[in-house]
Amino acid sequence: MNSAQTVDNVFLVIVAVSVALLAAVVVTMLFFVVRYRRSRNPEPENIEGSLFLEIIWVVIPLMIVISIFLYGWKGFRFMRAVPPNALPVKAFGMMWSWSFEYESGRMSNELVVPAGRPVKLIITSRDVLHSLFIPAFRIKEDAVPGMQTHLWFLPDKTGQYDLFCSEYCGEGHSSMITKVRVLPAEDFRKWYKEGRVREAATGSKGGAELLKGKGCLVCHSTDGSRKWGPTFKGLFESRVTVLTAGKKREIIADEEYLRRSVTAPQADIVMGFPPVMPQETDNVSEEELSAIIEHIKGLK
Ligand SMILES: [Cu+2]
Repeated sequence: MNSAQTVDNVFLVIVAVSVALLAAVVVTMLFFVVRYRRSRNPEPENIEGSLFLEIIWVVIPLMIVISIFLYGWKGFRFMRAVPPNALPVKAFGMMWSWSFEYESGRMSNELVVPAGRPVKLIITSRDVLHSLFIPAFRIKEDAVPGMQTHLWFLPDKTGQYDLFCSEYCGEGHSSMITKVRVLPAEDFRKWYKEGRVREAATGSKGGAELLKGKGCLVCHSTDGSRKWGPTFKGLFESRVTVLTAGKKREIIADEEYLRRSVTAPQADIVMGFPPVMPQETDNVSEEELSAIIEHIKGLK
């Protein structure tokens, strides 16, 4: 049993009940139209109430909706009860990407999971409300800043599935699409152990990995093309026109400016770009920031 079957069963039962009711109403209606047509019954007749019928049409629908509720409740309980052997993965939503962190230290922008083992996602947001949605597994949960939410699922077949943000979170909302990659258990074990990006990512060679892993490249390019934010190519020591407290000024993009753009992004807003850069002090450690800046310096 997995979440997709649970949800689909409840859904099918509700659809079946709805279709049966619709058919019953339409058939009865057509029957009455013919049976009590004007040519056959020119004189309308006053019909007294019937207690028996009234009880029937209260009790039967009541039983139907209560059983739908109980069935749904059972599915809900199933989906909230995380199996104890579930693999814990931390999921972070941010404008505008996802990042996943494993207990091995591995970080990824795709959700990589082993086939056959339940996965527990511990979800939060680094900035605004997002919602983590994996249609193939019929699971969805809000990512709320300052709060942890969770869900679990059982990826029983290997393959690739879509993962979306399903809560409008700004201009780049549609960029928050990534993949769930379900690997055979053996391949996953290898993936899980290798490339401890977090520890390896200090020093300038980790900068490129970090830009990707931290989601920077969703909004910034490294090849000069324009995205939601300014490109990193040729940024270091270039002249930048910014708005500082609403006043226009020109500055040189030195190391201090690059640092400030991450720790206090609203201090100087680059002209022509929306002020949507989130403050990343919780997301990026001091060493990681230094590695990122070293890397940006090299992007001529
Ligand atoms: Cu979002």
